[in-house]
Amino acid sequence: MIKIYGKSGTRSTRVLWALEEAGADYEFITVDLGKGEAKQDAYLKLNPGAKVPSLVHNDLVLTESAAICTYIGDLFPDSKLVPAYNSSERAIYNQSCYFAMTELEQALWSMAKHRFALPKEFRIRDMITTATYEFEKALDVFSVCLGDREFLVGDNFTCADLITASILKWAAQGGKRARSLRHDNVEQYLGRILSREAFVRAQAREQD
Ligand SMILES: N[C@@H](CCC(=O)N[C@@H](CS)C(=O)NCC(=O)O)C(=O)O
Repeated sequence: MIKIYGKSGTRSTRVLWALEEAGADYEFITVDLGKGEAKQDAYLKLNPGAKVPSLVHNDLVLTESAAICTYIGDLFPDSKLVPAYNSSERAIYNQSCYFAMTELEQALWSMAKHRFALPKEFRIRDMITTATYEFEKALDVFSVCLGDREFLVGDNFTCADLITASILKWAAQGGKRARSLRHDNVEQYLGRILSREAFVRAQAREQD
């Protein structure tokens, strides 16, 4: 049985979303970040960074949400959540995931870090302006690459879509500082991807 350690409304939601898309059987174990559960010794053995999500499957322990989603896609090939090895679609899939994690999410995360997540002595207010500029530039690039396509890779919904949509949702709807996604095609893409039933199921499951 696949075990996922996570917390509602965090990056573990994207992992549950992938599992729901794949129709997988899994156990969800809540790690209460607020109560410091991620910093307890037993959990640190799974995730030395004291973060969620973590996956445990047989002997494998895996961290990093994009790596976990890709693993799930590979485990359930019929889901087509991840394109086949050695295909050009797989290369584009990797490109899309790396772009989402390093260009979009990292800039968004920098804003959050310098607003509240870092210890006070490491927060630099000007970094919020810099990260906002970086995020907006990345959004502009994303809009051009997306064009009028339905999905990021070929004709199928993949984990690249659910990872990217989780990040865009955070930008557009997260916290007090919701922001415009600057481009109609990006706004429409997000609405389309978030309307999938598997996403609704994932959000319900993490409340259990
Ligand atoms: N790059 C990691 C980031 C994981 C991460 O930052 N998780 C947050 C929740 S969304 C967390 O556990 N934060 C707890 C903390 O930083 O103390 C991933 O994508 O899995």
